[in-house]
Amino acid sequence: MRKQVEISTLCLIIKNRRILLGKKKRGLGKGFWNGFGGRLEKNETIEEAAARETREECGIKVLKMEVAGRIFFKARHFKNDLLVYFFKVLKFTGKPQETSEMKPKWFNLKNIPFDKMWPDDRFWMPIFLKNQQFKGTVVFDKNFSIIKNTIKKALLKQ
Ligand code: 8DG
Repeated sequence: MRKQVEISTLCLIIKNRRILLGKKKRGLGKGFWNGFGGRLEKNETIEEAAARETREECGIKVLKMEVAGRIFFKARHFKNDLLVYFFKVLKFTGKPQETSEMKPKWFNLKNIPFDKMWPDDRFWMPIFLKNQQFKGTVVFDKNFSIIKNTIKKALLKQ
């Protein structure tokens, strides 16, 4: 049967040359440091889902954001393909708080823990940190090693 495409989101928060990442405590990507996000609930826009997940996962309220990238994730062992929209958070309020899902921590931009993050992050993060947008497709094998990667700079609509 043909796989469906599920949409997911990821918010990236930068302040004072530091990036806020959360250590995922459960589910997909457990143990990895990542931005904040997840799948859409019924009747939600992509932006609404990104903001809600960020608030639920680390207590930060997103006030303004813009699209930073879009990556298609595929793997033979995935039930569905996953299209993740990445957002740069431009304005927010609140202090990061640990939740049942994530343990947040600020990292200096020179010390991003790529060895404890999803393996594709080292490909799009440098583009993101140059304030450029990105897009691409990443295919994982069953151990989450990358077997195909087309991430590159792109111009995306809002
Ligand atoms: P839940 O919050 O309802 O429990 O689950 P969910 O909505 O499906 O969300 P999740 O499992 O917590 O979402 C996984 C997060 O990880 C989501 O923000 C998208 C993100 N993500 C992937 N793959 C990759 C990847 O390869 N790299 C990065 N950086 N993030 C990824 O799903």
